[in-house]
Amino acid sequence: METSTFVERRKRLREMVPDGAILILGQAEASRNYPANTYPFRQDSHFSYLTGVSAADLALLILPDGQEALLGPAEDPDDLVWHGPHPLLADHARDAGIRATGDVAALGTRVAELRAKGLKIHYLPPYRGERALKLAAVLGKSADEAAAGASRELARAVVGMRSIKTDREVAEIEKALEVSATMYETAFLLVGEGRTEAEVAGAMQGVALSFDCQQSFAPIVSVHGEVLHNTSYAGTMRAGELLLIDSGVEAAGTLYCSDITRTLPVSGKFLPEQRALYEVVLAAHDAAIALASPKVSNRDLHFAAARAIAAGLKDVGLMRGSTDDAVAAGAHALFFPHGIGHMLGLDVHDMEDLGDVVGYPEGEPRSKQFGLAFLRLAKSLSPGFVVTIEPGIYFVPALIDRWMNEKKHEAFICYDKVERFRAFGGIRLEDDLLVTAGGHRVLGPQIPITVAEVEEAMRRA
Ligand SMILES: [Mn+2]
Repeated sequence: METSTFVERRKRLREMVPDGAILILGQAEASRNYPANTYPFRQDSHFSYLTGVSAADLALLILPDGQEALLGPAEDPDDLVWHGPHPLLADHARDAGIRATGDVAALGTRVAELRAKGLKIHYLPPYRGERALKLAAVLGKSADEAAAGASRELARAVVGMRSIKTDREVAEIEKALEVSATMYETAFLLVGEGRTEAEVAGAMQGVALSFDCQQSFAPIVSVHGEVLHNTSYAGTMRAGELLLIDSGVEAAGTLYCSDITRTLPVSGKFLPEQRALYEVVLAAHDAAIALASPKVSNRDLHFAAARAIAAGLKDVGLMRGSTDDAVAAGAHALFFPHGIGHMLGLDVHDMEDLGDVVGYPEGEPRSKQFGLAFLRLAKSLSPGFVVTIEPGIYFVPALIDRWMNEKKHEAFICYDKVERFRAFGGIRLEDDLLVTAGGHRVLGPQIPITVAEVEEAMRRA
């Protein structure tokens, strides 16, 4: 992205948080099993948003008078041996449009000087041990005190800015989606009886890497789609099973994410009951998308999907009674226990490190009802929001048993029939959506999603 983009973003942030200094920590390397063996480096999203710089151990200071400084570690002459020619701190500062640089080792001293002048230090809550310890050291507080002192004002300002995506940001998300489309094309052709989940996960990761993209989270590639955050790839696919694939990548260089889910019949053809429930999930997906436009609450999109699921499950004979009453009571959550989706941007769950200030209006806390409690975004939609739409139907044996024993929502759930679906697994369908002034646009290339499209995409020549 252009240097001017980052200059402009920092200027706006300073205007929104005019009192005090703003400190944004870049990411440090994180060790796996000994200090020098690290996880792949991933810049902090806020730092990337404000500087575009991808290097470890940096810090950004923005002062109320407009002064800015990029602080980094002193160059070790041996770095050239291990890392070859690479951009120096001054190069990063120039690319980010920041005039001053300094030694990050002196960050604590600089912060102390600013506080001595009576300036408040605004910083965001830490989400990694390394960041918590760094903040504690810089502020001269305990890690708990440092975390508790994070600035809500700064978090609100960052959320205000990052929630609205520019055309340039949307273009980056769509670059990630182009890669996702190729990954799913590969998966559609590979999935089949006797193949392993690991083969599919590996082939998809290979496609991502071939575009120089990292995945935006550990993908789910599982015949146990009912396990919502399943990251085991140990299974071998058998005919008659469904394979759920939830994956995404980060656009090379800019880190903007994609997040897509498809559910495939291992044999290439849906069985009649699979097809019936797949159509219900697709109807829920379409109903939520159809409703997406400015000023509509994302909670209403969630309820539109929930109603479509309850109505569809009545047709299949798994639910009964009034659809509206069933959804109001939360009975559908036996099958659809999570929210309709979340914001998407530089994080796959965009800005989730900042908490519910991202997804909930001030003074409007999350519902405590099972299912609705997991809705990550309940705000009214605005043009420029990018959100995921990801309804699903799952049969979670342990949850079925618990509810059945409690006779929970018996008026709405046909437990005798649900019993027969215990081994069904799960179906989820997810697309990424831009809210526009006139409504919405589904982002990226079209990835097969209807029954006919999926079966066609899986057909071997
Ligand atoms: Mn998602």
